[in-house]
Amino acid sequence: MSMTGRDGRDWEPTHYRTHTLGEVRDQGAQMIGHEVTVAGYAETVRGRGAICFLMLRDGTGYLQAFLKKDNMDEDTFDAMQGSSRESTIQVTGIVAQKRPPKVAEGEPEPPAEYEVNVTSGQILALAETPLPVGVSDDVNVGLDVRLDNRHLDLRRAHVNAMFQLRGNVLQYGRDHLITEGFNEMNSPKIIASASEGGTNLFPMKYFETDAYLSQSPQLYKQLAVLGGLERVFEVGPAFRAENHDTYRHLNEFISFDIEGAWMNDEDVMCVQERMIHHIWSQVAANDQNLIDIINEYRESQGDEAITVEVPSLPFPRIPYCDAIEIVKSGGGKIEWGDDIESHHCDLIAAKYPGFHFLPRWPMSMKPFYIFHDETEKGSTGGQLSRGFDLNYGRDEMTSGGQREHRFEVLEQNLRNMDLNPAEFTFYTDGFRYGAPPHAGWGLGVARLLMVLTGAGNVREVVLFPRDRNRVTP
Ligand code: AMO
Repeated sequence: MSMTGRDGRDWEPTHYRTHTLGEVRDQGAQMIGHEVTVAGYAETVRGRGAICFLMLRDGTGYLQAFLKKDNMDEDTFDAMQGSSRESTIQVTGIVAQKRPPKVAEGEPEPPAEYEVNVTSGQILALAETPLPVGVSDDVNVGLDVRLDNRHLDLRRAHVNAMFQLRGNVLQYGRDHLITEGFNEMNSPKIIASASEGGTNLFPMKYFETDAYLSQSPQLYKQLAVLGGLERVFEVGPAFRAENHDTYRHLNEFISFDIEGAWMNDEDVMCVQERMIHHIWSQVAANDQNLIDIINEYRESQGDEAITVEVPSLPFPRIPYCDAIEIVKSGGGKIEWGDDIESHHCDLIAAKYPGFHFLPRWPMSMKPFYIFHDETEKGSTGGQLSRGFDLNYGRDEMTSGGQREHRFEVLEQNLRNMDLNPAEFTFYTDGFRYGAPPHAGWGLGVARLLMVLTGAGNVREVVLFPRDRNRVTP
């Protein structure tokens, strides 16, 4: 017999439990009189003398265990009654209906609730006291203390819900790309040369030679496509030795990348918006329970509740040249060829608050692998590229573009950007023997999660963030 786990999925019983707590809570009526073994964290321990109420919590919910000294081994009873909050406890007992609370005359009866009348059990691990971060009570500690104690912070319902949601979002993204014919790949994270510019690489010693941590799967996803895999995606870590200390930058982040042959920038923008649409639709259909938990916390803090509004398609496309005009007309200082900084994005977001693409950047602003479009010039005559960004409000979510597939132009791009083609032969060799036009993008997973969960900082949606000041836990 399998048991009902998180999200109603089947879990096999294990050595430590025959049922989840949520299962006894929801299906208690059919279990009355049956013996179950359940396990969880001690959320509260109440009661004196010969009785004790132990509120247990696992990933599926809460259940009260009722302990009576007469019904069990005395030492076990004493140990459990004296146990600290968050200790892990396993109990075996008989499922019973809880005595219903008294209701005033004329009031409807509340739904039946169930508990376990304990006959035996054990403390699996006693929690030390005091807890550095409150779990069930709302202790006001800063983000740094929470991150130092992420193992406990994660036990808080809304934090736990965020990370369950994160896992689901990645799965919805994967599911969508698979339906569009993309294949999951893995690129090396130990690399020999930069793809996103040489200044923000983490160097490492690789036996007798120098190597770096990968900034992006960029060059490898292209090589996979050139090799005939046609449509690939990867979800993996990217490392950037940037000094940024902001709410949206980390030194290690998970990048969700795709690359597809016989596609241009517009084609992969369409893939992106369809994938985001799918993720939002799936969250709206399946994960309202997680959103409710997050909202319960947000409301307790005086923050506005989040709603999952599935964005309509297509997302607006605001070519770089038009974006510059919007910034200028909003009073921003910017010239053609400048980067569109966050304060400029605020002016664009005033008009386009949701998801919007910014296609056709100047070639000078984009990396060497972006397609150099000789046929199109910007308003000042500068060369345009097939590179784009996707923003949500003021924040960049994605960069992408059509790639340069012509060997000679690619080599010239490298030279134009003061890079040495000799250092990139492992990559450019892939273009010598025929290369399909191709395109792709890289999406910052934590940034997308920020949008979905209303988090004000990427660190909220990254389990163990790495930033300028943090390499532990
Ligand atoms: P880019 O460098 O713009 O493009 O990165 C792609 C996306 O990754 C996220 N991101 C970050 N998230 C957190 N902390 C950081 N330090 C950080 N840096 C980037 C952003 C960004 O939009 N190879 C290209 C992608 C491509 O063209 O396919 C690339 O890496 O959300």
